[in-house]
Amino acid sequence: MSQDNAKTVYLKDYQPPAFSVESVELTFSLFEEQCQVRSNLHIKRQHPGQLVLNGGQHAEVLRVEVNGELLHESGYRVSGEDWVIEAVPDEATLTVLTQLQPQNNTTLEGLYKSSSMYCTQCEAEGFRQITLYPDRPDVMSVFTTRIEADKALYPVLLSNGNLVEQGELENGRHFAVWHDPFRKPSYLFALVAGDLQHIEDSFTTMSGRAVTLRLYTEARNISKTEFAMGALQRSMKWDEEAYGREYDLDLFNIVAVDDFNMGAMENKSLNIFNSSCVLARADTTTDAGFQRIEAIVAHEYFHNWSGNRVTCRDWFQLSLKEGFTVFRDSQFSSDMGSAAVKRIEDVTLLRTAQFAEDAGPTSHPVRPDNYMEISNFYTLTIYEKGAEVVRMIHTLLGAELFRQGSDLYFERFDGQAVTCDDFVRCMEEVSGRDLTQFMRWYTQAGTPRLQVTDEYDAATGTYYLDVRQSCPATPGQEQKLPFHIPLAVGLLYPDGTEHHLQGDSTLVLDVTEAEQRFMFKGITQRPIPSLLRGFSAPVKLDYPYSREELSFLMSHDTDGFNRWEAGQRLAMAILQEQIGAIQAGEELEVDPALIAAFERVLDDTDLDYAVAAKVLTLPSEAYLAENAQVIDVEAIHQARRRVRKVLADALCARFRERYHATEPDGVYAFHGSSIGQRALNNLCLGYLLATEREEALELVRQQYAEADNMTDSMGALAAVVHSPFTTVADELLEQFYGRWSEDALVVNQWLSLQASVAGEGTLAKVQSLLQHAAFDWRNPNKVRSVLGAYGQSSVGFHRADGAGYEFLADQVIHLDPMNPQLASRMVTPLTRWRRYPAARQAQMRAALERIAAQPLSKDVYEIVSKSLA
Ligand code: B3K
Ligand code: ZN
Repeated sequence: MSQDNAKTVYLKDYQPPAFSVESVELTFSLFEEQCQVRSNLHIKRQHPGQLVLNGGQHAEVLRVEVNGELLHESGYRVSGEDWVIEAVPDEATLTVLTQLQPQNNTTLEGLYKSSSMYCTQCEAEGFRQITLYPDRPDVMSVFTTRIEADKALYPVLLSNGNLVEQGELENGRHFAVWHDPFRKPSYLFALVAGDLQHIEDSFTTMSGRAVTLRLYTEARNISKTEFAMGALQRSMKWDEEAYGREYDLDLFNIVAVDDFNMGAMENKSLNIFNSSCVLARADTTTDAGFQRIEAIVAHEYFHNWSGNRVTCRDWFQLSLKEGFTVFRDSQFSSDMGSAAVKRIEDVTLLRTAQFAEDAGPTSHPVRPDNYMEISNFYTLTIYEKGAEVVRMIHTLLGAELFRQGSDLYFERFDGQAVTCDDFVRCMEEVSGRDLTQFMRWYTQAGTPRLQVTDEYDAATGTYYLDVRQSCPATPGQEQKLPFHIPLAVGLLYPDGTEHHLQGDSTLVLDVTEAEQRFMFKGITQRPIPSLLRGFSAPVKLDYPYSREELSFLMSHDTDGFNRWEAGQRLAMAILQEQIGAIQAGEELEVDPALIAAFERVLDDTDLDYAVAAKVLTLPSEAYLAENAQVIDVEAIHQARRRVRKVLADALCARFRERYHATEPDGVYAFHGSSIGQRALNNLCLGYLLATEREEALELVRQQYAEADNMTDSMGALAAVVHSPFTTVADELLEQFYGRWSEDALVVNQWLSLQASVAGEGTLAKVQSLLQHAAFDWRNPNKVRSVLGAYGQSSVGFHRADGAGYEFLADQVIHLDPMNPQLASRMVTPLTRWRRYPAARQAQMRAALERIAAQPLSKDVYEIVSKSLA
C-alpha cells in the first residue's frame, strides 16, 4: 500500500468541530444496480475553522449544494477522505447527492448487501462510505430517514427511531420514513431493507411506558429468535434495577444478518446482530453459545445509555463506552448465572488473550493516543482491560458510591460526547477520592507485575506484605510510572479459619508505590495469604506459594475465585516442570499433589458443578504459551497432553462415577444447574477419552447418538475429534455434516472444530475446507471458523516446516482486498513472532514480510508494519 495513505491520527491534535449538524434528512433510493442517497444537512457554526466533511472515496459524489447553490470545484478542496468546504455561511443547508453499489461492497462497512437484504454498519467510520458528512462522534444530530425500495423484494424498511410515515410509490415500490428524536453521532445510524419476518413482544418500563420489541430475521431462522427476545427483556429490567436506566423510545428492533464483521452493533433502537450472536435453539446452540448471546444482547442494549445517550468525544475514548458496557454486561451475566464461573471465564480470556496483546507489537493503552485505522482498535485491551479498569473503580469506591458516580455521569452528560476523564471525574466527585494516579490505567499500556513477599514476626504478632510493582516497556512507552492497584487480600490460618481484617474477611489494599510494605497486627500465627481476590486488578502476581499452600487454598480459601486460582497455579507449576522435562528429553513423574487435588474436587459433590468443571480444566496451551519465556509449542502441547492422560488414568474410576452421576432432568433446559451438569459431564467424558480406552469411545458414541442438545452433541464430537481415534472422528464428523449441512451456524461450529485440531494433518484439512461447499470467503463467520480457528491451533499452525505461516499469509493477501477489517484480524497470530524460538521467528517474519510487500489496506498495513518494526 502507499504509506502516505496510512496517516497517523493523534489524540493531542483533537479540535472540536467548527460546525454542528442541527438536523439531517436522508433519502435512500434503493435499486438493484445502484442506490442514490440524498442528504440535507442543517449546519451551524460553533467554533472558528473550516467545514470538514468526510467521505467520497467509496460513494460517488454526484452533487453538493450549499443553500441550494451548486458547489463548484473552486469551492472545496479534497485531501484523502476529507472534503474541506471553503466559504460557508455560519448557518446553511448543505445538500449532498451520492451514488453507491451496495451489492459490490464486500468490506461490510457502510451500506452493503447480506444475502437478500440491505443493511448498514457505520461504526466507526462507515457512514462516510454512504455520504459526505462530518463523520465523527462529537457531531450529534437528529436524523430523519426516508427509504424507498421495491416492495416485493424489500417489504420491510427500517431505520432508527419511530416510523412516522409509509406508503406506496409507482412501479411496485414503497417507502417508509423514520424519525429519531435523540441526537446521535453518525456511527449510530442504521438502515435495513429486506424480506424479513419478525417476532414481537413488549416490555413495560419502570415509569410505565410500553415498548414494542421486535426481532427480525430471514424466514428460515424465525424458530431461533425466542431466546434473544427473552434476553432483551431481562436486560431491560436489569438496567432499570442495577443502574436506574430506562429505555427511551416506544420501539426497539433487533435484526439478524449473516454477513457481519463483528458480533453486533448498538445502532439507536435498531441493533444489528451477526446471526451467530442472536439466533439460538437447543438443538443447534451450545450452552456457551446461549450465554454468549445473552451477554451480547445485553451489551448492545446497555449501550443505549453507555454509548448512545452519552457517547464518545473522539475514537481515542472508545473504551469509555466499550469498557464500561463490557463491565455492565459482565455484572448482568453474573446476576443471571453463576458469578464465580463468569469471573473465571472473564479472567481466563483476559489472561490468555489480552495479556498476550499487551505484550505484543500492537500493545496500546486503554485510551490509545494514536492510530492509523480505528477499526484495528476494537481490541481486547479496549474492551476487556477497559472493563477491568471500570471494575477497579467499582472495587475502590464500593457498589453504592459507584452507582452514585454512574448516575451523575449519565445525568450530567446526557446527550453529549465526552471523554474517559469525564467519567472518572464523576467517580471522584461522588466519592471524594483522588483518582489522578489511577488515570494511568488509561494512558500506560502493558500488564503490570506484582511481586509479593511476606514476613511474620511472631513476637509482636505482626505480619508484613511487601509489594513491588513494575510494568514492562511497550511500543512507544519505555518507562512506566507506578499504577494505583486495588489489591484485595485475605489471610488464612493453617487450621482453615480466616483472620478478619478491619471487620471483613477481605481487605482492599491501595498499592500506589513501586515498593510498598503493608502491616497487619494481631496476627496470631503465620498466615497463608490469599492475594488478588476475585482478580481485583488486571496484573500478573507472583508470590512464592508452596504446592502445599496451593492445595490448602484450593480447599479452604473463602474467595471462590481464588480457590480456582490456587488450583490453576498448582497445575501451572506442574505443567511448567513437565515442559522443562520434555525440553531436556527427560521423563518426570507428574506430581501426585495434582492428582490428589483433582480427586478431592471430584469427591466433593457439594461443589457447584460448573465451578467443578472449571477447577478440573487444566490451564490452556494458550495460557501456558503466554506465560512462557520462549514459546515451545510442541513441548507445551505434549506436556498438557501428558498431564491430562496421567490424571485421566489415575482418576478414571472417579471420572466415570461423576459422568452422568446426575442426569439433567428431562429435556434440555438452559438454566444454571443443568448447564453445570452438562459442563461437568462433558469434562468427565473428555478425561475418560484421554485414557484412550475403547470403553470411553463407546460412551462418546452413546452420548453423541442420544444427545437432544448441541452442548452434548458437540461435547462428544469435540472429545473424539481431539483424540487419537481418527476413524471414529471422521465418521462422526461426516454424520454431523450430513445432519446439519443446511444450517450455516452449526456448520461453522463443524468447520472450526476441524480447523483447531492440534495435529500434522490440520493444514491439509484446512486447505480442503476452503474448497468445501460450505465455505464462503464473503462470510466473516466462515472465515473466522476456518482461518481464525486454525491460527489458534497451536501445533496445527506452528508447524516446524513453516507451512502454516505461509498458508496464513497467502490467505490474508487473498482476503485483504475483499474485507480489510477481517483480514487484519486474521493476521494476529503472525504478529506474535518475537515470542517463538529463532527458527520459527524467521519463518513468521518472512510470512509477514511477504504480506508487507503487497499493496495493502490501511487496516492490514498498520498491523503488519507495527509487528515488523
Ligand atoms: N460497537 C460495536 C462494534 C463496532 C465495530 C466497528 N468496527 C459493537 C459493540 O461493541 O457493541
Ligand atoms: Zn460495545
